[in-house]
Amino acid sequence: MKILHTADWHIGKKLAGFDLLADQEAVFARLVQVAQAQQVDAIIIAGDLYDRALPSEAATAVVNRMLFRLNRELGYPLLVVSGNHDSAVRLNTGRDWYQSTQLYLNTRLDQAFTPVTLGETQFFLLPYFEPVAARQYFADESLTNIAKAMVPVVAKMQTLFAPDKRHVLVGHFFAAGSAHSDSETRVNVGGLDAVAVGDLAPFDYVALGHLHNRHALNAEKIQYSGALLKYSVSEVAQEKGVYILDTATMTREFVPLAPKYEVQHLTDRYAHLATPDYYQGLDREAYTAITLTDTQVIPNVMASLREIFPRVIGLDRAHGVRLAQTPQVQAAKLGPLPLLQDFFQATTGTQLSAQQQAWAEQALTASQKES
Ligand SMILES: [Mn+2]
Repeated sequence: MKILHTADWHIGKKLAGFDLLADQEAVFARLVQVAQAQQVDAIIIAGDLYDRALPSEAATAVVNRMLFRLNRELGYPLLVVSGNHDSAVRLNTGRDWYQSTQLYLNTRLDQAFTPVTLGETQFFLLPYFEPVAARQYFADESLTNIAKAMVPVVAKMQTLFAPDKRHVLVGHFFAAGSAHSDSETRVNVGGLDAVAVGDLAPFDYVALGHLHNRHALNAEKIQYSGALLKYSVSEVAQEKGVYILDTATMTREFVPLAPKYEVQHLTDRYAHLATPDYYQGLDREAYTAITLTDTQVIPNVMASLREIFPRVIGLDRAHGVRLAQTPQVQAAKLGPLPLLQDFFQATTGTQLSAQQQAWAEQALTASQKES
């Protein structure tokens, strides 16, 4: 059997104020093409279908259309769990009748102990859950974090293993040894909630959501699919797509999905970026974060850049203000002009030019006359 593994759709997410719904629908259309070309038998969606627990009406309509397309129009069995961004209660609405068309959706811990069998494989659909849910379910107050809770969860699942089947866990959690990117909400700090990879050993395969980088974890049988799109500038270098899992061999293949618009990060001088011969060779349609290496003031810089790059998602300076490096001692005794020279030196790494020095003196003299 071939299973398409995806996760972290985050439908309704905005990127620096840009609505991504059209981008998400476009990449979803490509996901459908891959499912059809690869002739998959079922589709795993490992959590975070929505970006928010209270999604907009538009986002809800998009997710409903996507699930309808996959499950009703194309007939794929769907193996779905809720993620930490989803509202488990809202997503659970309709669960009971979804099953009649093989849309298997779990949003509560107790539901994870009824495996779904497709062909030769048992799927355990474990939604994102809070430790308190495990404490209540197992009546064990010692289960203070997900890492501890996962031990009895896996043990209980093992008692349900059909010996002649393969066993696949679908989950949405942080596995130990994996690395974060900026678009994941860091709810838990300190690593206490990192599930030990060894505790997942009973499974033939673990298909995960939660971390948006498909390379977040390097493990033979445990895989994050990565998010559907690049959801932060920190993910510019990450290729997004889906995995195709072959349950006969438990091997997987990554299939990239091209986005409607790329995400890029440019570091350059303003004058260079604003040179037509240069910028016409760039991907001007991409969501673009810009780091300017200039030190001087550029009037209307954002408006000018937006005329070249309509999707600017961030603008900063390579030589940012580094106040901590400004000598504090005796600063008050120096007087305004030396203080300004020090500040300029500390923030830009260069000295005031003669012209800048003259302007500074004029401005300071003028301001002293006024006060
Ligand atoms: Mn996520």
